[in-house]
Amino acid sequence: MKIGIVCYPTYGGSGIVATELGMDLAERGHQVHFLSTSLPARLDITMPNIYFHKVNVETYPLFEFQPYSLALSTIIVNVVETYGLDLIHVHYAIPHAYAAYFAKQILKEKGTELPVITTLHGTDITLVGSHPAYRPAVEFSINKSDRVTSVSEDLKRETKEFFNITNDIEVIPNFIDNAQFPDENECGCMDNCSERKEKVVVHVSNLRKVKRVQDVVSVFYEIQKEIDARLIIVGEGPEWESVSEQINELGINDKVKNLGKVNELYRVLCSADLFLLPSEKESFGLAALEAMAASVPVVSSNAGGIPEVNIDGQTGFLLPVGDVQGMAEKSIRLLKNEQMLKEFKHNAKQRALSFDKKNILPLYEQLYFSVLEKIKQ
Ligand code: GMT
Repeated sequence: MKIGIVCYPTYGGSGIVATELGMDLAERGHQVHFLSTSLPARLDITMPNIYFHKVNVETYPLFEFQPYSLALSTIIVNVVETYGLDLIHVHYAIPHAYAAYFAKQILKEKGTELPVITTLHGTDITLVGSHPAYRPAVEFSINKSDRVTSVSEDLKRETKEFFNITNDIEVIPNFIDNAQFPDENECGCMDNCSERKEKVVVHVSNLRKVKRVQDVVSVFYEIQKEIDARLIIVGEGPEWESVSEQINELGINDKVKNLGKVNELYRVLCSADLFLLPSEKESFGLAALEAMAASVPVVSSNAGGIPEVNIDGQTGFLLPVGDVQGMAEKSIRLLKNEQMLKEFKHNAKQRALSFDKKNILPLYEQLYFSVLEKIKQ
């Protein structure tokens, strides 16, 4: 197949899922065309069967804002016509599903049928999409997509609750390439874990408000009162300034390190004992799954789709959003009990194996084939 993938290029779950999916499809022999405003963060452009097309958004003094959707529709049309794409798969509804719908209409006028598959990732529904400024357009483009997928049951439920959805929504969860992570018994970490006494707590996100990074620091503050521990924060984002102020005020600078954006994330995760994810909203929690693939238990909020990934009392603990005290207590309990920690690490890895890309990616491939089959009828 010749597949077009539209995604945001930045570090973020939807872009990561789109990129890993595209690279795997290319390995399976499909021709994959990425359409994005810059090269997606994890994309290996040197791979065979991979193409990249930059969405150029022209500026003009009259425009206060750049017409991204228009530019995206245009490049979809051009790439479909030039390379004969069989379908386009857009990640994140806003405005990708909308732009793809208009590309589809333009192509229809020219006698070309373009199936559009939309994958909903979370904030395109729960935060941005349901805003009155976008709602009708998001609802329209979801309903007009040929197929719609959601990354969790919870996101599917929320989408149906927020919008008047007439289309089916198929749940295809996030996935992980377990082969990228060392076996649970062989630590490939950045320092010598077996010889260190302190526990390592990690948080990975784009440090946006929805991630409640202040809760991460507050939970860690309680942990380090009882246990020799350090906190590693991976990521960049708007909340960092206020979080670093909080770290200063609590006087724990020497125990907290921000690594910024990290390419080989598994090297950081492999040295961790605990992952914190106290998010306000989280449609799935790819960051938690990545931690679990590195055999790291997760203490998280029970928001959105997180309970579909992190199993309370087995792979970690789930607490209500904002329950800093509860998260701290469970973390301390786990980190103090070596036997329990060992069991949870094992369970986390086992759970991650069930989301292995080998199990999940064929679901997308089957979806594409069934869309193309339907068109032929
Ligand atoms: O979590 C983020 O801030 C990034 C965001 C995105 O759209 O790139 O991630 C969303 O999609 C991921 C991949 O499907 C999910 O694993 C994340 O849970 C989801 N984030 C939220 O719902 C906040």
